[in-house]
Amino acid sequence: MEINKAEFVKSSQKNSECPDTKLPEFGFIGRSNVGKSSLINMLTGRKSLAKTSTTPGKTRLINHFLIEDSWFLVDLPGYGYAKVSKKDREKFGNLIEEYILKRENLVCVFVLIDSRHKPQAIDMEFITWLGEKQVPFNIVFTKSDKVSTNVLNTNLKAFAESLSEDWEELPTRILSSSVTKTGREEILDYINDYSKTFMASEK
Ligand SMILES: Nc1nc2c(ncn2[C@@H]2O[C@H](COP(=O)(O)OP(=O)(O)OP(=O)(O)O)[C@@H](O)[C@H]2O)c(=O)[nH]1
Ligand SMILES: [Mg+2]
Repeated sequence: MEINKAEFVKSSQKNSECPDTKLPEFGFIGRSNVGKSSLINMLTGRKSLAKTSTTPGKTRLINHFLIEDSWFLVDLPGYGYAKVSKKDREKFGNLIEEYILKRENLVCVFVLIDSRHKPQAIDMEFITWLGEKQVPFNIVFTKSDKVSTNVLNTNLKAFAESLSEDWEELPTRILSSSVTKTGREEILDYINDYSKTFMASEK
């Protein structure tokens, strides 16, 4: 899918400052440095639409990007990075929770997981929380270009096993890389399908 138009709309400090819109939107969430902002750039084909950094804790606000004048991609701060101060961690945690629970046009969230690591407690806890709150989500494994197929398969398998402790039917999982553009079409297809369903239900 080609994206012809992608524009930065606004950075918001909290939910009440987010754009007033009925258009469907999709949030990108995950640990600091997992690659949320890079994924938004990869999906839109714009190198620096969302600001990225090698240092965790780069994205500190809720950032709205309007795509094709018809849906939003939302870049969020990361959760749980040890080097971010405790106060900031709490602030980001509250910001993300409030956004997810209260944003009415949020269709679903993409939870990003670093494919280089074994399942991490903080990610599993966050996914369990989404389940408890009945928030629709997909899982995206990032940075797949950085690991060997062997390690990748081992980590994906361990993650699926960990998920199956809580989930009878496993959530959708997509492999991605912002470097090789792996997963781009799959993620955009999901967004397209979800957008159509959302627009139909709003009529
Ligand atoms: N090799 C590789 N590097 C990536 C990929 N995605 C992100 N990175 C790198 O990982 C670092 C963090 O990327 P960001 O997109 O800023 O991560 P983020 O999740 O937005 O981080 P915060 O805003 O701090 O929460 C940057 O140095 C990126 O270049 C990927 O798919 N492959
Ligand atoms: Mg970021």
